[in-house]
Amino acid sequence: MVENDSAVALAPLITEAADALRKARHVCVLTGAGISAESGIPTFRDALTGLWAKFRPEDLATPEAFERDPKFVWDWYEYRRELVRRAEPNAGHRALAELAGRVPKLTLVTQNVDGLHQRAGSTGVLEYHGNILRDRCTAEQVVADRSEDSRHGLPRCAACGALLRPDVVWFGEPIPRGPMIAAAEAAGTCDVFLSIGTSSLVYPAAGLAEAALQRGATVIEVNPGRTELSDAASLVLAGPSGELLPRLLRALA
Ligand code: BV8
Repeated sequence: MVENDSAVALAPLITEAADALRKARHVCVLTGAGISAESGIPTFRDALTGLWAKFRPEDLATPEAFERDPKFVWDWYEYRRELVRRAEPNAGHRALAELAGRVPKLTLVTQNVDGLHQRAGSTGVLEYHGNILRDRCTAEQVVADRSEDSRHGLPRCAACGALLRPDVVWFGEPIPRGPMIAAAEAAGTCDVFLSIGTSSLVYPAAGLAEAALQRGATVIEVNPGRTELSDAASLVLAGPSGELLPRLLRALA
């Protein structure tokens, strides 16, 4: 909950952000793990509990880690999949879905692999880092179904029997071409760029706000904590997105 004094301090900033949105022809939004925190999905750095506590995400979410011990990596993804399946979109996700109907054009780019934006009603979501609920065949590199007999607990491709992996982008792997080009295009042509719930540490996603700044767009950060982007942002709305995005929408009305 945003403390009262900061809630008061936030009011003029919310008005300023709403003014910028009201004038915008094209709004580009980048979201990170923070927008799903209020849905009970731990942020990326917090997703390392229990068995995986002593690992850095950069060590687990890599082709090398999967090569080394696919069962260990799959167990981590199955644990996270369970969290995603049990989660519901929150007021922050819903506010963004509604915002798309309030501005001439909105491009939503997400680093999240949880699919909650789509479940909240957002369309044309650019899944910059893939989706955790899809399987990809390690041989054909296409989204695939699971074969009945997943020997040794490892899922196999129904078409060719090869090992399946989660359809996400691992560290050291390129961003899927379509979302990468569309996101760069949007960041490079938007009037307002909203950076929501991201630490702005992981590239090339973190470079999108920089591209928008270079283009002279108004960059608005929504995050309860300071990030790599906070100093450069035009406006910082310091608080949880599940509270501040509905407030922003109300201020837009
Ligand atoms: C690549 C999918 C090359 C998997 C993920 C330039 C400089 C430095 C390093 C690099 C560089 N360029 C590339 C690199 C290397 C690397 C990188 O960036 N490393 C980092 C760690 C320094 N990047 C890569 O490897 C990328 N690939 O470069 O390939 C290439 C090119 C061509 C050909 C071959 C190779 C790929 C990166 C993608 C990796 N995959 N996810 C999975 O999910 O399992 S990244 C993953 O981590 C997430 O998707 C997300 O992107 C990132 C986590 O960041 P956030 O989402 O921001 O979450 P975080 O926990 O950090 O922060 C949460 C924030 O929320 C906090 O600020 C908190 O305050 C806030 N918050 C909390 N509660 C709330 C809230 N906000 C609002 N409301 C709340 N209630």
